[in-house]
Amino acid sequence: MKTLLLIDIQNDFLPGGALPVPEGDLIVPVVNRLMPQFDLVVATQDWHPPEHGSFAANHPGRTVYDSIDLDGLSQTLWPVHCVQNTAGAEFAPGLQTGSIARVFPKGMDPRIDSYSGFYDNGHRASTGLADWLRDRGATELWVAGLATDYCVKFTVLDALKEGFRVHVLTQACRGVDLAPGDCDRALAEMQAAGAVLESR
Ligand code: VGL
Ligand code: ZN
Repeated sequence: MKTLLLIDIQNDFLPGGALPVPEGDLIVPVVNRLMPQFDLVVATQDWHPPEHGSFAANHPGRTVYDSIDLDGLSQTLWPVHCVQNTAGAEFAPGLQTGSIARVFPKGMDPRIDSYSGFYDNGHRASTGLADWLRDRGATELWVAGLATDYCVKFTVLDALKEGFRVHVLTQACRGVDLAPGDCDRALAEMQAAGAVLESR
């Protein structure tokens, strides 16, 4: 069961979006080309309520990219992005969504962020993705999406902890690189944890 896991390929993460990932749009044709090679395709969708605690706008006196304590966890503050039922939260235009078997939304709890598609950042609540994949016989995952240094990275690390074999499709991922080198470091971290980097 070859399974493709698509992470947060949403308007707000494309150039021109609220939290733009440089070249984020370039992964869409790559992902579309890859999809037919898989038996199962599943996607995550960043899906925040307007009052989400990761939004700088909800913390008067704070600014974007500040780091705060949010309910006991260190939290980077982001521009308002991927608000539920807004255009910014929709999948990227041109992404072939017809073969996506299920979408797992994440980031709904305003008190905690959720970079990983499996658990929130405190590993307090599960999205159900791991059990859903296991129920379908998935053991080996290929991961693509946005952003390499946040949601892709934490999804991959959780997938490995859950016992999946994980491949990262590096041509089909892009990152924020808030600090130069973040993406390269994220890829190295995923590889060190056991993921296989696929650059084809
Ligand atoms: C993401 C920051 C905040 C991501 C989501 O999809 O990588 N990054 N929310
Ligand atoms: Zn988010």
